[in-house]
Amino acid sequence: MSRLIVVSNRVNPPSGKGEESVGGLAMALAAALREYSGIWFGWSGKTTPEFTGQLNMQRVEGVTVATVDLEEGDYQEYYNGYANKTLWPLFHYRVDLTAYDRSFGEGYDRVNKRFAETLRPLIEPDDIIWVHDYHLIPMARELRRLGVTNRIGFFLHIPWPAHQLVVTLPRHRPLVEALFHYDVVGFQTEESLQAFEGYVFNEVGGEKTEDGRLRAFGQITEAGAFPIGIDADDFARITKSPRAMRVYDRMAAHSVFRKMVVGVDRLDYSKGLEERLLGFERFLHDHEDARREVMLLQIAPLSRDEVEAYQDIRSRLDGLIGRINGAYAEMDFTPIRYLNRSYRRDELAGVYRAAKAALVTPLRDGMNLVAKEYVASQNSEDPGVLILSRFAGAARQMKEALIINPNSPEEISDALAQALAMDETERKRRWEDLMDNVTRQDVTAWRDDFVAALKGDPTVMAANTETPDEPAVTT
Ligand code: GDG
Repeated sequence: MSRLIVVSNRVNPPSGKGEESVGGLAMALAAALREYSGIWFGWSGKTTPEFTGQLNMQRVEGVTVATVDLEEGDYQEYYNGYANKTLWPLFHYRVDLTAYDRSFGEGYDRVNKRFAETLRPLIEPDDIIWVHDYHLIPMARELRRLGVTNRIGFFLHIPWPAHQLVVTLPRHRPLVEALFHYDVVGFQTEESLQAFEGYVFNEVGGEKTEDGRLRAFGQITEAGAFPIGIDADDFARITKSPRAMRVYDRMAAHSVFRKMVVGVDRLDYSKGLEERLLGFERFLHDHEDARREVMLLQIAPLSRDEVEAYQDIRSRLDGLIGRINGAYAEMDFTPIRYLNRSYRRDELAGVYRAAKAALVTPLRDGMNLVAKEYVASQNSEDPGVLILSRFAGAARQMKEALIINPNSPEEISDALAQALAMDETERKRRWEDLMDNVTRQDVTAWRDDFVAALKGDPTVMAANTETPDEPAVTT
C-alpha cells in the first residue's frame, strides 16, 4: 500500500483521549490519518529568529509527525498575513476585511517553497501526497520544481468564492495556476466547484477535457466536490463516555438548562455570531413567555486573536451580549452564557446532547462540522433540532435542518420558536434523516473518496453528488 503524506499548515496529532481543542481541519485530518501509517507534515506552531529547515520527527499513534519551525517574519507575512488577512476574508466574501499587501504574497510563496524543500527528502517514489487548505495552494508547484512526480492532491476546506471576488486579488492568476500542478483538486461543495470552474472558463479560457477534467495554463487537473464529514462512530462513542454523561446529567438536573440552545464556534467573523445574537434578541423581544425559560449557551474559544478583525468582532460581541443580557436578564436568570474558552470534546458532546436546539449561523462556511457533531450527539428518543445557515456547505446535505438566512433576525427568531415547539414525531423524523447523512458521509468516506480519486479511480468523481433540491424528473 502506498504511504499517505498529509501536508497542512498546523499539525495536531491525535492523542486519542478526547481532550483535543482544535479546529475542524485538524479534527478531520487526525481521523483521516488514523488508518494510514502515513506522515503528517506541517508547521510546529513555533517561531525562530531565522529559518533553519530543521525537521522535528515524532511517532504518535502510528503516524509519523514531521514538523518545522517558521521564522518570525514568515509567520507574520504568511500566516497572519496572506493566509488570515487576505485569503481567509476574501474566500469568505469579506472583501472589506481583505488586505492586499504585496509583502504578504511574497511571504506566502517563500513559506510554501521552504515547506516543499523541507518535505522533499521524506518523499518516496510510491507515496501519495495530500495537501490541505488555503495556506498551501502553491505546494505542488514548489514540489514539482524540485522534481517530485508523485500524485499530489489538494483539498480546500473553505469556500471557493465567485469569480468576481477572486479577481480582486492582484495576483489571482498565479494562485489559480498553482492549483493546476495538482492531480486532483477537491472542494467541499458543488457550489465551490462551479465557482472554480467559472473562473477557469471565463477568466483564463480553460475548458473541460473529454473525460471531464479541467484544462488551463497548459496543464490538466481533476476537480471535484468531496464533502467532508465527522468521525461519526467516534463521536457516538464520546457521547456515551462518562465525562459526556456527567456534563449532560448536570445540565439536565438544572431547570435553567431545560430549554437551552447551544452555539459552538471558533470566535471568527465568518461564523455569524453577531447575527445569531441579534436573532436571539429578536426572539426574546417577540416571545415574552419564553424570556425566563430559553437560554443561549455560546462557546466561542478565541482564534487568531493577533489579527485586528478578530479583536474587533470580539469587542462587538462583548458589547452586544452585555446589551442583551442587560435588557433581558432577571435576578436569577441570564439569557446568554458566553464562554471564551475551549472545552474537551467529550464535554462538548454532553453539552450538545443537553441542548434542545443548536444555532449554526455562519455567513459563509466551507462545510461546518459543528452542525454534524450536534446531530451525532443527539439521543434518538428525544433529539434536538438543528437550525442551520443556508451559507454553510453543510446545508447542501442537511436538508432536514431548519434552514435559515442568518442575515435575517426574524428568520432566526421564527426558527427558534419552531424548533422549541416542534413535536417529538417531527423531531425524530428530521433527526433520523440528518443522522443517516452524517453517518454515511463521514470522515472515512471523505478520505477514501479523495484518496481513491488521487490514486486515479475514475468511478469516484462521478459518485460524489449532493442531495438534489427537487426529485430528478425523468422523461
Ligand atoms: C474549517 C472550515 C470546515 C470548537 N470549539 C471547541 C472545539 N471546536 C471544534 C468543533 C469542530 C471544530 O472545532 C470546528 O469546525 P468547523 O467545521 O465548525 O469550523 P472551522 O474551524 O472553521 O473549520 C469549515 C472544516 O474546516 C473542515 O473541513 O467544516 O467550514 O472553516 O470540530 O467541535 N473543540 C473542542 N473544544 C472547543 O471548545 N474540543
